[in-house]
Amino acid sequence: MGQANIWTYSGFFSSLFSGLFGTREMRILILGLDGAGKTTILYRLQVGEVVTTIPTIGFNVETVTYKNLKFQVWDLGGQTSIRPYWRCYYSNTDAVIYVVDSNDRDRMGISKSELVAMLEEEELKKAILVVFANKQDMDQAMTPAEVANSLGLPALKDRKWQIFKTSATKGTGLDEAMECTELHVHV
Ligand code: G3D
Ligand code: MG
Repeated sequence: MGQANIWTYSGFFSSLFSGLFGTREMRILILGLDGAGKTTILYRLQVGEVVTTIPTIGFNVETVTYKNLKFQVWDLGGQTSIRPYWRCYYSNTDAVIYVVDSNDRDRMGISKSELVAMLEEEELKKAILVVFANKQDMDQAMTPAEVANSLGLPALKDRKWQIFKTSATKGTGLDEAMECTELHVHV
């Protein structure tokens, strides 16, 4: 209950996580291509200090820990050689928030293949998938339905997923996501 008070900014997260996961540690990965808006979202959460670590293998991991919640963020795409190291961060993941720049039509295919590859990870088999069709404030943004189709979400097997339209810079979309999530996400 105390947890809900802390999540003053984003009702989405208080609703999604306080209801579903209780008090055990829960881990949420925020993933997507570079430029999708992940870091902006992480700061929007306003739950604590964002700590950036750069493992020697050379990719940034941003982490926010608050009580029993741990958010970790990194960019997908790019070098395939560092991919195996991502596994260090997958264990016990409860939810994956996959962030997409809804205007970046050129890279939607790459975003899809990165998502598909990631979902094949054994450690992520049970994680729920929450997609943010971000940058909806821009005129040319693809609709959430278009983004969902481009990512191949309807074809996913054995995966609970939801998609929401968001604007990380404007801070919009999170409340709607909250309401819908209560109806549809069951763990
Ligand atoms: P990343 O962490 O996924 O790589 P960032 O992405 O959070 O760094 O965001 C990349 C750029 O997109 C940033 O702009 C950021 O302000 C912008 N951005 C993020 N979310 C939104 C959004 O919802 N709408 C719009 N219009 N822009 C967004 P800069 O200019 O700093 O590179
Ligand atoms: Mg970033």
